[in-house]
Amino acid sequence: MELNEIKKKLSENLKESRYNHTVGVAYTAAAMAMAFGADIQKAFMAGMLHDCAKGYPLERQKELCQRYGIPLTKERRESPQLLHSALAPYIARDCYGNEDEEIASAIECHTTGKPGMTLLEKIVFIADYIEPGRKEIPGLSSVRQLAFSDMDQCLLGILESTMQYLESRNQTIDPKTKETYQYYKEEDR
Ligand code: DGI
Ligand code: FE
Ligand code: FE
Ligand code: FE
Repeated sequence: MELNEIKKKLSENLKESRYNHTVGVAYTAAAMAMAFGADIQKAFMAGMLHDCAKGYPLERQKELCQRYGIPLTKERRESPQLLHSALAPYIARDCYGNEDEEIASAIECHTTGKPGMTLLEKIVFIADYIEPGRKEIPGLSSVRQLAFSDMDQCLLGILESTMQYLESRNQTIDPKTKETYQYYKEEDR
């Protein structure tokens, strides 16, 4: 599917604020690709598609997970905001014609991260957090600077804030998030 068609369809399927966030992630991912020598078009497309499943009501997201054979783990049942990233590669393929495996894996892990992320996976994970439209949260400006100087430190900063935020709200942290944090913490030494 052509980029213009993808944009149009996304703008119809996401609420306006989510679509604006999506465009912010796409341009931020493209800028990071420029800074680090990744494929700019791919980064842009991954940014556009990362929240493509977020327009479905949660009940529909659960049904779609069953249809695609995505396991509804305890963490996913307790925190349904994890579902849209698990669904993303399937919706990107079936509704937006994405056949690029690198884009598929980058949008799949954009919420929790995963150990040993590729450059594109890191870019999408970080761009999602730092895009210009994100509401100010403590530590965001230093995380934004790190995004263009030390990506792995930036990842750690994001994971730390996210885990703190979830703990403060008594939400379960997905094992993948913890594994990712441990992985980049150990790599740091
Ligand atoms: O979809 P976005 O709002 O752009 O951002 P996202 O996909 O990164 O995160 C969606 C939500 O998921 C956000 O409120 C943070 C939350 N989240 C991130 N990691 C975890 C998590 N929620 C749980 N329960 N566990 C996690 O490990
Ligand atoms: Fe998301
Ligand atoms: Fe995120
Ligand atoms: Fe997002």
